[in-house]
Amino acid sequence: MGYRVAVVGATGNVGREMLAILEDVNFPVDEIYAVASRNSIGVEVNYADKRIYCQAIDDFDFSKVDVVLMSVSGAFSKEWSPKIGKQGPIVIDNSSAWRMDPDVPLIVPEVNPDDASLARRKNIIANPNCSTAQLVVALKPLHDAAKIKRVVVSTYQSVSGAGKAGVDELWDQTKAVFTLGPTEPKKFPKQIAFNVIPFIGSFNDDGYTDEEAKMWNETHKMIDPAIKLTVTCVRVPVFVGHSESVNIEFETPLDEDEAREILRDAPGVLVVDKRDDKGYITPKEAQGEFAVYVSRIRNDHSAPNCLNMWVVSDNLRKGAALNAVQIAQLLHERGMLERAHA
Ligand code: 2RA
Repeated sequence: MGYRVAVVGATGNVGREMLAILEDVNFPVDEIYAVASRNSIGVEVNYADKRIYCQAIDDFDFSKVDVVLMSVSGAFSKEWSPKIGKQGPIVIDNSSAWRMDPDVPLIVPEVNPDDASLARRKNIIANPNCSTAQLVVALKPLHDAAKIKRVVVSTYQSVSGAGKAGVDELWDQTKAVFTLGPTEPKKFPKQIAFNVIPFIGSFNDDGYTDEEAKMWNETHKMIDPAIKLTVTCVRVPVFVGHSESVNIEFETPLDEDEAREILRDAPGVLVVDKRDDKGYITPKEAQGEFAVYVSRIRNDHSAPNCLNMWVVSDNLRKGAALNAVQIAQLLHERGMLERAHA
């Protein structure tokens, strides 16, 4: 016996990944619905060996489903998630709209699964930002072992984090550089092809960006508000896969060998860390994979109780669609989607 599942935003990159991953992980599905805005009515998407056709959100009866995977803008989610939740299903929302709401759990199943118990407060669960999701999977087991004091992160975020428009812009600009065509930026503030941009999102008053603030706010909510975290988020000309250079200071000693052993046993983490050309992971290798890869674990010689490491994951998967499906699996395992069986 399975569940009745709706994917809202089913025509987008993340929506399509959600449908693919539901099948990949054998999530128990009885009925599946693709939902999108009115202008996507009838657009075809794939689930398993079936084609399904998008229905308009305005006309869709959400009382007939048990769980909704939502990949839409924050503004859209603000309007729709509470309306959908009131009809009964739990909404697992990929936008930034609900992440810091105290009545909405923000969940990475490997990190804070017990927060799922708060899911019925609003019938909404938030998925973290992609760059936070992969970071906390790597930080949590280390924090449990030696209590993290401070983290310094620099991100190298792929253009797919900015959606299809970001992917198209890198593709078009790359071709245009060779054909002497126009390389005017549209989605990003500056040319992204053959360049890097130290800015993602929008500026806050303190000079950080909202993308950077998400990283410490969400880490505090999911792991520990006492962790000090500072970050620079950078967009790089990579299609899929976010990378992070991470420096961690611990309260008590933890050396690189101990960290490697802890991370080898950690859920969701794959350690690839040898000192040769194949001994570390790049975004290209992480694309299409489920794991958070940790490489280049090194003692920091400049300060006591500090380590450096390199963290890479597929931002469309662990950073978005996979985490959302894993939350649905968690709810299933904890009997929180039992309405399907009523
Ligand atoms: C980005 N983190 O990469 C964002 C997407 N949520 O632009």
